[in-house]
Amino acid sequence: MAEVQGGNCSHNGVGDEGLVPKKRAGLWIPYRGCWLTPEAVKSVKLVEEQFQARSDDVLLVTYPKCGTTWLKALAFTVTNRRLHTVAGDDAHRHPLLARHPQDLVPYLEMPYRQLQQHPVAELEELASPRLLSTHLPVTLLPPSVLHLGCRVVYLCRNPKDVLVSLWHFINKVNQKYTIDKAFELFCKGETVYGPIWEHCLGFWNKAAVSSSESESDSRRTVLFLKYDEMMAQPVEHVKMLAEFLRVPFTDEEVSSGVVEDVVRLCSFDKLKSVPVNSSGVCDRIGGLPMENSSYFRAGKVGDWANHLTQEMANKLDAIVEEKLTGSGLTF
Ligand code: PAP
Repeated sequence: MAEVQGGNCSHNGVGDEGLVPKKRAGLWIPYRGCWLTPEAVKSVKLVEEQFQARSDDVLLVTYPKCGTTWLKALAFTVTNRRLHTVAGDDAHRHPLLARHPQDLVPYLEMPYRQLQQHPVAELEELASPRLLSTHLPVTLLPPSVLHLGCRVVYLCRNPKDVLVSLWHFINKVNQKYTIDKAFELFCKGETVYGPIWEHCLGFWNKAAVSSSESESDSRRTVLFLKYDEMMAQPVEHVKMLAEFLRVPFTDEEVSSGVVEDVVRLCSFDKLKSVPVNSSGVCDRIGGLPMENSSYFRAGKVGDWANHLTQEMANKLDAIVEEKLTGSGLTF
């Protein structure tokens, strides 16, 4: 895996729309079943036209606020652990101590490709096998990703925690975005990259097809993960992730505690404490500089209870349950 990928931090904002329009919430537009800002739509179209997948690409796919930063840190650390050891004399040189996890694995659609002179050049320059990330739903993935059967790690999270996390994040740029407004839009599915249930279901169904068509686990093309389960059993999940990424831990690594070292290095508390994550500002989207620390808020399962009323929770649960009926996917 290439050493370090992606991430150009710039402090100068470009344009006036980002993850959420600054003046008021709810200016996303529906684009082929997915709510995006007009600027994001332009970028997605460019990616669709110009990005060429390679058969050994691995995509980390998340709906926003489902644990993208954590998954990027884990996947990068697991795949590069021979080059960058997680324990021992060289551990203090690990890239995670010098760069934000968001910048170690580039997004397909961000920073907005129309803002680059050569829209996908940054991605083309990466050595194979590439580790890439995206928030795009399955329906908007570049066609070559699907044709080549690129492997996908999909991480989802309880929608109530996603709503609260997204609301906090968006509030960093839009002070007037109340929890009531966020809740109303989220329940309608009108949130960035939403509806969340369509996003999750798309990859849940793809995972089901992939496992029914594969004779063995090693041929599966989708690994479907849940944040809450990963938080409860991180060691087991990191082993599973390594298997899927085709860099399984050896018996010796397991017995010497390398898996636990990876879990510790990528833990919320550890990453939050690293200066590159706790200070500074970076524009990873295009026109939306954000504090690096905004990707490390609570890092908890069930924080929704501190922000949503029981009535709100019941309503969102009922909507999600109804949307997922018959799929086998539950939260
Ligand atoms: P993105 O989708 O916007 O790129 P993402 O990392 O999914 O970012 O969102 C941040 C959420 O992941 C935050 O959740 P919270 O608001 O509920 O706290 C953040 O705390 C959480 N997060 C970041 N790093 C970790 C980690 N190492 N372990 C667990 N959760 C994490």
